[in-house]
Amino acid sequence: MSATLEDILNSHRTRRPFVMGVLNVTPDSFSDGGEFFDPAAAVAQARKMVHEGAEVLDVGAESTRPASSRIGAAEQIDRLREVLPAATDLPAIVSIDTTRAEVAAFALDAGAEIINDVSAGRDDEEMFSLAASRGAAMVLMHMLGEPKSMQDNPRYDDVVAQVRSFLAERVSAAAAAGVPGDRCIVDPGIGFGKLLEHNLALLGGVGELLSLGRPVLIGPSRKRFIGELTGEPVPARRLGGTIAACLAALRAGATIFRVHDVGALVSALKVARAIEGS
Ligand code: HH2
Repeated sequence: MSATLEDILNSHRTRRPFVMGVLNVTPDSFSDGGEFFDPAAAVAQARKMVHEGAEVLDVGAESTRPASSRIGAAEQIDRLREVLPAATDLPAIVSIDTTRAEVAAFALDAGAEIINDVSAGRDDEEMFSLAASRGAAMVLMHMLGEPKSMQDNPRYDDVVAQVRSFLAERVSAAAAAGVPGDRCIVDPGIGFGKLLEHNLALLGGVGELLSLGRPVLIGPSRKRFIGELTGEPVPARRLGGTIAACLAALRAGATIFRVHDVGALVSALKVARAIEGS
């Protein structure tokens, strides 16, 4: 039986992990830009990820890689027009990766249930009211600055404490705008205005984020910090590092894993959980 949105929103209590497959309908994403820009290729990839065990599909039409430029809502919607209805027909929960309320509204109309907003409601003041009126769940992510400049010398005194207090403030802001806390998922934003040491501290520090009482989502997939540790310059070859990062975060209490390589992580999680449960 497929998972429900409530199962995902309760996962910090049940500790059941969920794999969220990344579907970038973009020409310029950092690891798979252009691969799934064609709608038919995107739909085939969505099917493949669900077949491999993704219970959530995170569909996005705008890259947020470091130094990327923003694109408008109309262009995002054009990119998503054919893909979203096919994705929402699959036995998975669909999440829309956007910071624009107009794009999120289009996706919710097509059957998406989660808004993955990497700006945590700061980019578009309509986002929280949209989520509130539609009863959508939201991923609230930490980012220092904006994609254009976020990797320009990010500094923290205590990265885990600062990210935790940012996320606490965004959960409160969402609640004040009508999105109940129990519809929110929090994410420390691996790679979004963070150096290697910050990413490592956050992956190990998931337990402190869990004290917010919300499920923690982690998105380390193929990111630069893995290349820094392993010397692997090609993002698509960073699978081993991605799995290690996810398993470390699982141990610390993360339950939602946003990855490009679904099948490999599903297997790794099965083995890790079997060992934990033995
Ligand atoms: N990372 C990316 C995009 N969206 N959303 C959440 N909640 N957490 C993340 O860590 C996260 C995210 C960046 O990865 P990707 O989608 O592969 O690249 P791009 O932004 O270049 O499309």
